[in-house]
Amino acid sequence: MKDYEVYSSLKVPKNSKIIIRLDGRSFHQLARDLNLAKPYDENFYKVISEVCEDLFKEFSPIFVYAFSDEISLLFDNVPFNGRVEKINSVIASFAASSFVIHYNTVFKKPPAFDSRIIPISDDDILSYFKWRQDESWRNCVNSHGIVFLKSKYSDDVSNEKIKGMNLSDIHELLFKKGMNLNDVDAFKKRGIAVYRKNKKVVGFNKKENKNQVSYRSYVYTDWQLPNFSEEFFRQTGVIK
Ligand SMILES: Nc1nc2c(ncn2[C@@H]2O[C@H](COP(=O)(O)OP(=O)(O)O)[C@@H](O)[C@H]2O)c(=O)[nH]1
Ligand SMILES: [Mg+2]
Repeated sequence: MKDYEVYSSLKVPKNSKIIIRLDGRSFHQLARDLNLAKPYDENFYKVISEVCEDLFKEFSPIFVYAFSDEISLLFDNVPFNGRVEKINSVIASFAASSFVIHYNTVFKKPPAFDSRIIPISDDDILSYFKWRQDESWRNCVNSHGIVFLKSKYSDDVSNEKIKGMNLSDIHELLFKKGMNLNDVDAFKKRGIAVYRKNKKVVGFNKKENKNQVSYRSYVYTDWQLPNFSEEFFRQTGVIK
């Protein structure tokens, strides 16, 4: 019967780094069911950050990036011996369970995430995360834009109006109404990330009778991300 498990030997390419991207399933509906604040619900983001931390601690990726309902995890050591079915199913279900535990509410439907694997070369890591961060910014502008339009017009008219506007049109419209999108919280514009940071530890070396400095790494959740750059990824040790 084992022969029927035809996908079980599917593996990611050897020696490749991978990104796993999770996306909340029908979170538009979940946001309605839970009555999430629009455009940004701070508690929802707090829960997503806790899911990222759980994923980081459990599976040891080197970098996790999230905005809205999507989470990207970068691995240099591919988990589960590269087995595609294992990676996708375990990481997506772990994320959903973590989400439920941290949300601590009654859901109308069990939340779920889909998962995909993206083999990536070192040269493309920066472009990948820039691409997702650009999407975070688009999401920020659009969601603020639609909330504003819906405060003035019907849902249908607002949806129609926003379709005909590009990002700078929306930015301009909000600016004229007294809202500068550049001033909104960093996590709303640029998302959040989890990675390791080093902290300085000063200990006393009895033998040598002097203070000794060492560095210990800890898991850090960054709510104040800059625009991604090569410098940022070098500083965080993601790119060598
Ligand atoms: N109200 C609210 N909704 C959010 C927030 N973050 C994510 N969402 C919802 O999650 C959806 C995520 O987009 P997408 O994955 O394309 O939609 P899905 O297919 O329904 O999961 C958005 O369209 C929003 O409806 C938030 O902070 N507040
Ligand atoms: Mg989704």
